[in-house]
Amino acid sequence: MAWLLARTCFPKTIPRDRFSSCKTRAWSKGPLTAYMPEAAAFPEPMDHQGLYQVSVEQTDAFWGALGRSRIMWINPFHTVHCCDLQQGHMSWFLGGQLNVAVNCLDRHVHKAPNKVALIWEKDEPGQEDQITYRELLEMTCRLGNTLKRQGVKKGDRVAIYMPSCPMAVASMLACARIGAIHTVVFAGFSSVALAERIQDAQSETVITVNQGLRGGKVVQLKKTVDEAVKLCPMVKRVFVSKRTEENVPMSDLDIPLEEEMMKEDVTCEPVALESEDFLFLLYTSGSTGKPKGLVHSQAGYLLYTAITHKYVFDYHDGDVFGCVADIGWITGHSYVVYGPLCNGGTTVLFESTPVYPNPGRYWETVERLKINQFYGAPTAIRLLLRYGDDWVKKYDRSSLKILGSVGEPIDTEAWKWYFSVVGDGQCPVVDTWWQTETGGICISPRPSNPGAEILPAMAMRPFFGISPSLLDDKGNVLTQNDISGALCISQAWPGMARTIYNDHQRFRETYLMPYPGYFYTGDGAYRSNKGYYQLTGRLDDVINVSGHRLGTAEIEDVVNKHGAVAESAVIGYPHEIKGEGAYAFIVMKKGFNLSQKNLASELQGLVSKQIAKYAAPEYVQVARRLPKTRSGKIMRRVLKKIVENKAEELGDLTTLDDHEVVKEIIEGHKQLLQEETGQ
Ligand code: 7RM
Repeated sequence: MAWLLARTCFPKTIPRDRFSSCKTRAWSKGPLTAYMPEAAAFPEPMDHQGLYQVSVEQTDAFWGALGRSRIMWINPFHTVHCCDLQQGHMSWFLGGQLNVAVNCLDRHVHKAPNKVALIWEKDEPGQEDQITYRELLEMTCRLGNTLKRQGVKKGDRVAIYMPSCPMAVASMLACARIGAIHTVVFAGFSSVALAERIQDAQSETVITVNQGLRGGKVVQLKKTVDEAVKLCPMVKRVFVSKRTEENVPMSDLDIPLEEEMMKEDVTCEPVALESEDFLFLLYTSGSTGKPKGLVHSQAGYLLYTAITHKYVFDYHDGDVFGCVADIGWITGHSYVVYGPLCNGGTTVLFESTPVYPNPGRYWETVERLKINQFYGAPTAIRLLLRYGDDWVKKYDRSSLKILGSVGEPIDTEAWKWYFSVVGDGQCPVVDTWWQTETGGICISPRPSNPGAEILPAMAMRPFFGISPSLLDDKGNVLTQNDISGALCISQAWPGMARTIYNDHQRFRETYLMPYPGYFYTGDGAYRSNKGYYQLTGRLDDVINVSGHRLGTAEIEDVVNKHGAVAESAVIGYPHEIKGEGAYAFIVMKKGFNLSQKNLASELQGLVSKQIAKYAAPEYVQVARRLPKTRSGKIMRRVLKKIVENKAEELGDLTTLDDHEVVKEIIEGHKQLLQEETGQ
């Protein structure tokens, strides 16, 4: 394969002294323990409860000690944190300078150059590729030099549109090394969605692959980039890595990545960055149409992902960590790349799907790679559960120690199957709640605390440094237990997003102003009488399809572009496998004579093209009108009950302007379901 060929052309070994170009202080001053003066400030031994208290009551002592001991600094920080949640100013490790790529690569190469950093579990099963820390550093440096030679500078945004593969990880780390800001766009997004993100980030540079492979099928990623670039005049260069042997048409902007990398040196001076310089942007859906470019900065993010990776998954040196999320999502950033690599771990890069070539794929991979911690999404667990236990039991899973779940609420049935069938009742299941905005896991069991209770389908306890609060809709803090409310976090933590790219006002309005003094998550939660947390779902117009966030407004924006659509409302409905699916109610313009079925397939095509396939509404129902309040607001609550098949619980309809239309919609919904299920 071309990529492998290119790799074997690189010199296999690099003399050790060539890495000494990374003149960080910690190198010259000897072992890292020299940087742990405050670690001794914790009375030993301290249990998790004690540590948790310290973490929320003595923020500076706690994070200061960890910051010193877990991160290699070029210049030490002078202030642990300086945060004002009201104003939206969050700074951690001020005065400190560091390089994230050095933390994820060089310091481990120094200790164990041949330790495996990445195990690339390619789409084709049984052909994994192991990349050592030395090799990954080498790739990263060559790539960093290539970017610099082509004009990429510190602070520039670089869009990465690639599947989970080593070159994608090297691209992220190369940006980090030279101080560029990466924005990874999930390779399932359409050209229009990609273009929108490139434009918002104003990125002049794109890194992609010729083609992707997923579930045995070829995906024309470069072609999608070509279409996107047509809409983005600011793009000056497109680096194309060869994931397959196929030659794709290249234009003036296109640069063959491996060819250029081979001309470059295997060392690349890491740039000293301030703790609060931007590390990356990652776009995520909100309740209004336009995706938000959430910004994460260097030191706080890196430290938070490393610490959560260690304590939530009880990660120990030598473990093989298997997070199957795509690098295009925050889970891939934090728990495929930054957390595990900062800890010097071995991390699996999973390129395929849970059912390719068959529903045993995950567990066959666990057996072959001897994965110790497996981290996946409830949607996949639910899907695999349906295929039965045999696909699991066929494979040896005795390497597994911890099972993790992320992305959406995991229901009790799926949790129990995961625990008892996949884990043979031997592995704690950690249901980890967090968001793109939080950078890393915030609420989760901590099995590194032996003996601590874990209840099915509950995220359980706040992580170190996280103080959750439940608030009612009037903004009162609910102090009692056995209660539900809006989940907020009352103190800043190192991993939190700092802003929305180019729109700090929107950041404040979305997260900080709804409950002044608190970070508002947009999720509802229940606190049990033992004080454990259970997440109950989104409180805003965001739906979660297979663990992927989607604004219903984003889908409506696209649907409304169809010539026949006068008005639309997209609602999430419970979907057995995907968690939620999109259900579109459409009012057609007068004079259009299109059947509901044809309209549905046109709209599905449109949404697939403009956003992504998974965003396409599964159901499209044409209605004469939408239910509205007298002031003209669509009553989404009513539509929601209908799609949940709970039409008998419509609640207070006093503000509804036209009762007849609700009856019609209920009838139309019944008919549509009958047609779809053929009953
Ligand atoms: C990591 C990630 C965030 C949203 C979040 C929730 C939902 C995530 C859980 C969960 C219940 C969980 N980032 N969510 N994890 N709900 N239990 N363990 O998914 O930005 O893409 O999505 O996902 O609604 O707000 S994300």
